[in-house]
Amino acid sequence: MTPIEFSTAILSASQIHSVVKDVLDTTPVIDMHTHLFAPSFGSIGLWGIDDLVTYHYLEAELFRCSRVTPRQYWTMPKREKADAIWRALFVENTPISEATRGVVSVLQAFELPTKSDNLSEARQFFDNQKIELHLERVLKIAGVSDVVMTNDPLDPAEAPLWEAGASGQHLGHPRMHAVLRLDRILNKWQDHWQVLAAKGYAVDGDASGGSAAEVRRFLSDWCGRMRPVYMAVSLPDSFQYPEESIRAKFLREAVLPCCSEFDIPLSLMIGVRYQVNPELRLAGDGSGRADLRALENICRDFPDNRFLVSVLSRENQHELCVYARKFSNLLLFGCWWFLNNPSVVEEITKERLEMLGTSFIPQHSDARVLEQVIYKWRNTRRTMTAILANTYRLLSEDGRGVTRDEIKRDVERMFRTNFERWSGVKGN
Ligand code: HDL
Ligand code: ZN
Repeated sequence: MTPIEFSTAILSASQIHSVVKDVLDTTPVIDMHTHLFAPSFGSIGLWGIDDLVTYHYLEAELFRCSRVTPRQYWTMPKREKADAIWRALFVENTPISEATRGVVSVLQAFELPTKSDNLSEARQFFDNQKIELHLERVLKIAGVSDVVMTNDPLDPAEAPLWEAGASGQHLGHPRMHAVLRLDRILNKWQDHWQVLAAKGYAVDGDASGGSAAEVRRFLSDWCGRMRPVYMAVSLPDSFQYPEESIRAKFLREAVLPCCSEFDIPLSLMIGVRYQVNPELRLAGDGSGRADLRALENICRDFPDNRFLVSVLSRENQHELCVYARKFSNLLLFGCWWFLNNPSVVEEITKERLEMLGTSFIPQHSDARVLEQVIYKWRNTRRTMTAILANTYRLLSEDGRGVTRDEIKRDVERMFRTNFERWSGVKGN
């Protein structure tokens, strides 16, 4: 059978699993939500073994597996932090959690020792890498064609990099796309309105007068600078809409009109319980079930806006699928943060396929450290293979055979074209 004939032939039950695996393994994905930065952003871009081992997921696990207290830990230099985590989670305990096994998977990908007592060989390897080449190598290993960043115009470490760049000069990278992040404006206006005022935007702490119009002008100016593929905000489990609040006012009068003006989606990531334990800093956030009637109201009130939505609570997942069936301007994505574990990913993805077919985006990595895309996408492909193979097996048993071309079309839709169509990005 020629390759053409094979790709259009109806697969036998015994062929399905291997074809699904091969299609997933050979289809590059668009990683549509990460915290990675292009090399031009310099030191705010995290990569290498010490950043991998001091990932906030692992910091939380350290405090459960050692006598190191957060107060002691935060005084340590990065390498000392990494040594403490490596010793506690990888030497004194077996790295069987999702986040620890992920680091092992990255070490294996570069043929580095995975059971060493220390990090010296790994450090030597990463110290010898040049980020521009290392980035291409990591994305190739991970099977990622494009990375979508998270860019905050009010981040004191990041904003000056954009403002220093010549107007129109994009700090990104042909494979890396910008996103305008709104948390500081929508969730912490009291702490940040003076930054806008100092830059000449006529706003005040009560968001009175022309403040909303000025926030829209601020966002429009940053859209011109960043050329974001969408705007994004994480929202608490208590998020309500409509409500009498500055956040609701800015969503209605600034953010959504600006998204329409630039024809980009708004990403709503709902369900965070911020700083449940402040001592853990970035690792201190928790998860809470949200009232998704807020989402229902926004999708209904803004039918011409496109929304990318992810929710953090496992208990909200099924109703999110129901809402996606009600609103075609809602595209749900990913198994976010505490959900990105194979056991939960399997449950969520199965119910999405059953209720939405291929009209959703199964996963993003949320990677904060470059090399994490290697294990996060390896896990996604591993979990998706079994789920998709079963889906096509059921279809075949019920009388409709599938071809390799159809499986390829479905995988490309879920991991590429759904996002391309929604955001206007043309993936590499
Ligand atoms: O708000 C977000 O985008 C979350 O992904 C947070 O950054 C969170 O700390 C995280 O890294 N989750 O994976
Ligand atoms: Zn994130």
